Amino acid sequence: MKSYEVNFDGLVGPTHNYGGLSYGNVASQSNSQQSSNPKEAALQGLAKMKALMDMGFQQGVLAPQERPDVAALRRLGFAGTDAQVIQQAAKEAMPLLVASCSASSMWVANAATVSPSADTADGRVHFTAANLNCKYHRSIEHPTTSRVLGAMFANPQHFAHHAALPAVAQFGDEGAANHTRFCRAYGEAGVEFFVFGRSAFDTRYPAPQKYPARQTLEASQAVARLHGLREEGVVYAQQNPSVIDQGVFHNDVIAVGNGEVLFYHEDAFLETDKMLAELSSKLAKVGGKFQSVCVPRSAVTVDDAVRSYLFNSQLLSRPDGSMLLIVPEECRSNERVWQYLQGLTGTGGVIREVKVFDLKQSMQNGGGPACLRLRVALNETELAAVNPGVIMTAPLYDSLTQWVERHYRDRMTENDLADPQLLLECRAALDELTQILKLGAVYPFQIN
Ligand code: SUG
Repeated sequence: MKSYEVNFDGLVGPTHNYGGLSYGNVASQSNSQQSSNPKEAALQGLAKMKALMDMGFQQGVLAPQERPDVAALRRLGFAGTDAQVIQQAAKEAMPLLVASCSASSMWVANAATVSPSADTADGRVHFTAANLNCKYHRSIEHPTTSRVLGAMFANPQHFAHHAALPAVAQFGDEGAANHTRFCRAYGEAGVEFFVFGRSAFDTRYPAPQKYPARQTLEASQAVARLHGLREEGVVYAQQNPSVIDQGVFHNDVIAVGNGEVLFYHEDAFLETDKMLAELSSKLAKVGGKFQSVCVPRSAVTVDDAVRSYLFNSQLLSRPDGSMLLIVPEECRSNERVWQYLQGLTGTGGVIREVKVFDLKQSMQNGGGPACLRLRVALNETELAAVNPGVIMTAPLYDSLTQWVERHYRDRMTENDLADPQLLLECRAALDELTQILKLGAVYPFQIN
C-alpha cells in the first residue's frame, strides 16, 4: 500500500505579533515590540503550502486559535464583558494580554507528537497534544489543538488521540519539535527519535545554565508509552545543554531527519557516537540503512545555525530517492551557511536541492519552515480517512488567500491588541474558517 508524509502547516492567526514572550528564543526576544504584519505572515505561510503542493507533496492545513483568549484571562481574574476583560487586562497587566493574544499556535511542530500506525501497538496513528508548559502563552494552546486535531483526524478506527501530559515542568513537552522518525518507507515500521533537554527526575543528566530546557526525558518516555511504541523502535538522546544556552530552544533548530537521513550540527547532541550507533542498529532491524550528514562547526557555527535556521528546514523525499531541503531566506543571507549549502548539494550526496522561502514574519518570532509544519505519515487508507476539508488543493488555497485578504490587518502593535474590536474580527474570521475547512465547532466561542 502507498504511504506518504503529509505536512500539515499551521495557518498564521489574525493576531500575529511580536510579544517578546519566549525567553531562550533569540528571535522572539530581539524583535519584541516591533510592529508585525499578520496578513503578510499568513500569505507567506500559504505560499509555502501551495509551493509544496505544486511540487507534488501531500499538504494539509491546521487552523489557528481564538485570540485573544478571553477565557484564559478570566481564569486569571479579569471579569465583566469580553471587552471589559480585554480593557482591564490592557490597563493592569499588559504582558498577560499580550500572552493571551499570541498567534503562537502557528508553529504546529509544537502542536503534538505523532506516531504512524506502523510503529504503534494497536496499528493506529497516535497523537499526543503537547502541553507546551514552559511558556504561559503556549500552555493555553493544547485544549483547542486537541479539538482541531480531533476534527481533522476523526475516525477512531485509524486515529487515537491522547490529552496533553500533566501540566507541570517535570513533564514539559514541546511535541514534534523534539521528535523525528527514521524509516525506509513511511508506511513501514521505523525508529522514533526523541530528543530531550533535561531529565526532571534523574539528577545524573546535565542541564543548561542560562535558558530553559523545554522538553524532559520523562515527557518523551510518557509519549512513547502512550503511543505503544516498542523499545526496539525508540531512541532517546540528550540535546547538548550548551547549545540550548546559545538559543537552540528546540532540537529542530539544530537537526532535522527524514527517511533514513539525519542532518545535524556537530554540537547538537551529547554522546553523539553512541546515539548514531543506536539509530543505525535499530533502523537496520527494520530493514533501513541509516545515514547521517554532520555539519561541522568549522563550516557553520551554532550562532549561524540559530540566526539562519539552517536546520529548521524541511527535508523532503523526492520520487527518485534523493532529498530536497526547504530553507528560509535567512540561509541565503548568511554567507557561511549559503556556501555550505552550495557544497552540500554539489557533491552528489543524498540532499540534492535547496529551495528558499520568505517566511520573515514567522522567522522574526523564531519560527522557520519546520516549525510551521506537523508531519503525519499516513498510508492510503488513513489518508482517505482524514477530513478532506484540511487537505490543500488549488481551490482551497484560493479560498484561504481570499479569506486572509478579507479578514487580516496588515499592521499590528501592542496598542492594537488592546482594541476589543480585534476579538470580534478574529471570531468572525475563524467562524468562516471552520466552514471553509469543514471542522465543525472547535473554538471556545463556538462551543460555550
Ligand atoms: O515557542 N515563538 C515560538 C517559536 C516556536 C518555534 N517552533 C519550533 N522550533 N518548532 C516559541 O518560542 C514567540 C512569540 C512572541 O514572542 O510573540 C514564540 O512563541
